[in-house]
Order: sequence, then C-alpha cells, then structure tokens
Amino acid sequence: MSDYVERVYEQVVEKNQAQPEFHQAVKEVLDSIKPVFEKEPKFERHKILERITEPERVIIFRVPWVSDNGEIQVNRGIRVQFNSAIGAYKGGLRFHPSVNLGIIKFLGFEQTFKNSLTGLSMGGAKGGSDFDPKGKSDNEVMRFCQSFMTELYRYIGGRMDVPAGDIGVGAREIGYLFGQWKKITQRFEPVLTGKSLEYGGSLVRPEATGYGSVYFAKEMLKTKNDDLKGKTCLVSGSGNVAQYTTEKVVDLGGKVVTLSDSNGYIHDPDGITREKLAYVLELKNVRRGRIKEYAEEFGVEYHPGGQPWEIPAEVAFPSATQNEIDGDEAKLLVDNGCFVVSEGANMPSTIEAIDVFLENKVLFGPSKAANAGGVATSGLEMAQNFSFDSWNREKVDQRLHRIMISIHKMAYEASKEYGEPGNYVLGANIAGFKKVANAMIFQGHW
Ligand code: NDP
Ligand code: 2IT
Repeated sequence: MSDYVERVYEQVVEKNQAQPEFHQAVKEVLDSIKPVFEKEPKFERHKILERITEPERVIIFRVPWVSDNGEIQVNRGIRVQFNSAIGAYKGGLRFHPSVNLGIIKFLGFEQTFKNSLTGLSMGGAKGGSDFDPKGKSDNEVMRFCQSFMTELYRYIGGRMDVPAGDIGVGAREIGYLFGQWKKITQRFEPVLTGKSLEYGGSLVRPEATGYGSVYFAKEMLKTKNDDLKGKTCLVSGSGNVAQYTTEKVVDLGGKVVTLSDSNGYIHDPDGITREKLAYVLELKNVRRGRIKEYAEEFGVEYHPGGQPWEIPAEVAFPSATQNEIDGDEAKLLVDNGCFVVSEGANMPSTIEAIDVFLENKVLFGPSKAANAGGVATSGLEMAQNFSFDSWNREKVDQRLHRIMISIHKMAYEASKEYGEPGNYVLGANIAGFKKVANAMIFQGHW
C-alpha cells in the first residue's frame, strides 16, 4: 500500500518541477501518513493523495506600481487556494524577494493540515509577492498593496478566502490591503485577519503565533514533568513570531539569549529582558532597523552572517524562515544539550534536521502544530467579526491556550495510536490529514 504513497510523491515531483520546497513539504507529510493508507484503503480508492497535493486553484497576477522616484515597478502576485474541504480558504500573505510559486505552494499545503489541527473550520491557502518591503517608504508600500489588492479582490471574501500576514506583511500592510478591498467592493466584512484593533482586529492576534509556539513547548515538556523555568532558549528571527515567543518565554521564567535577522544574530548571555524586548519591538516594528543595533545598544556580541544554532541551549524556537536548520546544525544543537525544539516558523528544519531530532528523542514540535496559534487566533478574530463582538485579552488568550493544548493532545494521541508516542511529526500529520481527507470523501469527487 505504501507503494501508492511513493508513486504519488514521484508524480508530484515530476509535475511540479523546480519547486523543491513544495516537494519537501509533501514528502514530510506523505512519509508520515503511509501507515494510515495501510489501515484505511478507502483513501487510496478515493485518490485522496492525488487530489490533496493538487491545489484547487492558483492565481498569478501582475502587480505594477510606481516608486517614489517616479519609476514603474512590476512585481508578481500569487494566491494559491489549496483546499476548501473543511472551510473557506485561509492563510497568510508573504512579501519577500524570495517568494515564488513553489514556496507559496509549500506554505498553502502545510496550511491545509495546520488549519485542520486548530479544530476550527478553515481551509488552506497562501499568497504573496516577490515585493521587498525593506527600504521602501510607507507610500511605496501603500501603492504596492493597493495594486496587489486591485487584482486579488476578485478572488477573496469573508466566506470565500481570508488572507492574513506572514513574512513582510504586518498590521501596516493589512491596513492598506483592507482599505483598498473596501474601496473596491463597498463592503465591510472580515476579508482579512491581523487587522488593527480599531477596525475589527483581535486582541492577542499579534502575539498569538509566538505565544502558541511557547504553549506547545510547555505541553511537550509537561509530558516529561518539566517546564521552561530557568531554561536557556535560542530564538531565531526578530520579527512578529520571534518577538512574542521571546515575551512568553520570559513570562514563563526561561531565558532567551539570541535573536537574528537575515544579516546575523546577537548573543545576549544574560538574557533578553522585557525592557530589552521593548527596544527590539521599537527597533523592528517602528524604525525598521537591523538586529545588529541591539548588540551596539546593549554591548553584547553580534555574529554577522551566522545563525544562533551554535550557542549551547536546552530549547530552540526557530522563528525566521524555512530550512534555517540543516542536519549539521541539528546535530550541533543536540550535541550542545538541546532537547526541545518548537517550530515558530514554517518548515524551518530540513528533512535531515528532523531525522536528527527524532533519532535523538528531542521533543520536536513541527510547525504545522507548534505555530498554529497564529491562524487559530485569526479564526477567533473572524468569530468576533461575524458576531459583531470583541473579546477581552483574557478570553482570547484562554481560547488560544486551550487550542494549543488540544493540538498537542491530538498529535500526541495519534503518535501513540500509530506506535510512536511522542513523534509529533507523525501525530500532527496524521491527525491533520485524516479530518481533511474524510471531509473530501464525504463531499464526493471534486
Ligand atoms: P516577519 O516579517 O515579522 O519577520 C521575519 C523574520 O525572519 C525577520 O527577522 C527576518 O529578517 C527573518 N527572515 C526572513 N526571511 C529570512 C531569510 N530568508 N533568511 C534569514 N532570516 C530571514 O515574519 P513573521 O515573524 O511573521 O514570520 C516568521 C516565520 O513564522 C515565517 O516562517 C512565517 O511563515 C511563520 N509564521 C508566521 C505567522 C504569523 O502569524 N505571522 C504564523 C505562523 C507561522 P530580515 O528582517 O533580515 O528579513
Ligand atoms: O503561516 C501561518 O499560519 C500564517 N502566516 C498565519 C495565517 C493566518 O491566516 O492567520
């Protein structure tokens, strides 16, 4: 039966050439769910794998805009509506020069299973552009967002497809995108999440991915009667996810000693305090500066070009981007005593790195489980919007916390049922997959 899985994987590679990240994401899921096909032949009969690896729809469009110096610029916009079996399409937008179809497809594919794990009714999607917001003026970002939405608006809606933020897309970009959508459609509905509070955003949405990733780490540690108190933690990135991961670790008594950006990392052996974190938020979100400035401000080491994984620590929270930990870096982490990894970023560990973590019995929280708090809270934002309500911080945070506990439980129980208790890669993939696959079967062949 696992021949079926191998065959479909080969077809995916053949049909989607030059999309290595998409192949990687598919391989990780397919390898995990092999035992499901042995137990339940109906999935093969219904050609679930052929269908689930093919996006329902891919939209690619031109995004022309004019820079401040009067020059015409052209970027590419993409929206991949991957799977709507369990809800309207839902997933973020990424603005980064590296964005291409393969990357957006890997993210949309992952999103399908992640959203399933949240227990909320949300299908999988992802979008973005090769636009680089770095160094652009607010007006340039606004004109770009307006042009992007002038095409995208045709394909989205509060009950159709609801984008949100990701790398390079935060509250500023969501605001410009929403303003343009509203101007074109003359409607006010939850067509985007990650909105500012003033016009329908949810408390705790900015914090949710980072908090959720730490809640997931806490649940994994609990299975060993352990917690984060006094543990040295590595965080990579210094954007949205990294910032609130750091905040929650500090709250729970852990010590975060690194942050990074694409130029290098800082090492603060005394730990990043709330005061220092406030500096990071201002540096990154307001001044849009580089993490190097932290080292200058607080007199700590800056490692240009490097990544935090060479620093000894017990816990790692990769929170920057895909494939930021390879097999050798995973070995280094393990050799230095790291025994908990919670993936805030999407697919930050290569397949080789995951193998190293699993072989060494690291408590490894794969991204589709560990970082699902962000999209889950987007779902809570929509629930508030559709009911014309807004909940207080405690209520949203409690719901988020409960969802992360439930995702951990589902992944753990599936890992146990399939004979590898504590293998959260297996557990999350199986639990996320089954719900979507069954929903597809119930709805007939489409
Ligand atoms: P931000 O844009 O806020 O921050 C991204 C951070 O990662 C920056 O520090 C950035 O550095 C660094 N980074 C980005 N690309 C690279 C790269 N190619 N190499 C090295 N460093 C890089 O994004 P988020 O914090 O929102 O996203 C971080 C990760 O978390 C992504 O993988 C995203 O998909 C994932 N995620 C985000 C969610 C959300 O709600 N925002 C939800 C779930 C997952 P620099 O400034 O130099 O580019
Ligand atoms: O990868 C992700 O889950 C996100 N970027 C958040 C998606 C969302 O719709 O909130």
